[in-house]
Amino acid sequence: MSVRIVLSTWSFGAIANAAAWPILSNGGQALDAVEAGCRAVEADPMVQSVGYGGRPDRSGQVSLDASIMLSPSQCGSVCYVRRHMHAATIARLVMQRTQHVMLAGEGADRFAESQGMQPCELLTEKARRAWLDWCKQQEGNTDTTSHYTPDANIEENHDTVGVLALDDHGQLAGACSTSGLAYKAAGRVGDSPIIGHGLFVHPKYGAVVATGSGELVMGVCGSFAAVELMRRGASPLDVITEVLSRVAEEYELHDDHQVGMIALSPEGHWASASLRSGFTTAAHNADGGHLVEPDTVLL
Ligand code: SD4
Repeated sequence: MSVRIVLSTWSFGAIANAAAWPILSNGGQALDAVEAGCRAVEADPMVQSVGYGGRPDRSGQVSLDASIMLSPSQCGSVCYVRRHMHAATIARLVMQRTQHVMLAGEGADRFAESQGMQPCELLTEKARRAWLDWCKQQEGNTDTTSHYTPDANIEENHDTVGVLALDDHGQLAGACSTSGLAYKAAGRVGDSPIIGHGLFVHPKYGAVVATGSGELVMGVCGSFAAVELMRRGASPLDVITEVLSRVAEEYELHDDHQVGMIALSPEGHWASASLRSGFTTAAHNADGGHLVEPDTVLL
């Protein structure tokens, strides 16, 4: 029996799944499905935290991070992309056409151009106006580390699109893409493009993606730690609950901190969990698509 399934973070994950599911349901590859899922969200200007229309850093520049993964030896990522909306596709090209795992900044944009990708302006008028409003609110604020802190419970304020898929051939794949924290310090890179932090996939043991406050995920190597626990036999729910518990143990959490995680096993068993309420997973399998609340909310 087919266990094909695609799981994407947040309710805008339904946009990703609508692009990914037709690939899976036609017997296509999980890798193509996760890339297509990211591309759909990256191109949607209504999603203000991914790709085109993403919120800029404090200097008014949009920069994108993404990664894609099949296995420890087949992964690629980009960070600080500033001229191309399809960061997950660039990550895939890094994986498939270079000897490297990660390209950053200008080098990543130039590589995308060398592969025939079309550059574009990532900052929309809507995002520019919101940034100008934020700058006005910041007048007189001398804290140069301050940034926009999204309310963890307001879905529109989030975040990374993370897509995990299992195809008819039993292959797992994962990808994630984000414009990162809105009004972040210029140069800031989060968890999403760092293999083992925002995303980790092992074909034998499982796939895990994280979304939310990247800095909290990075200190515990969140996605790698979760897949490592799956390697030792723990269930998808147990591994992400354990990682979120480590986050809660290691960090002084603020009200605006949120982390959501999804884990998918090679058999098609999956779970989602988050630090706080408000996280949603968009799931699509042979029974159709639906939005699913986390199995566990830690706090
Ligand atoms: C990051 N996890 O860069 C990503 C997405 C995000 O607020 O913007 N979180 O940390």
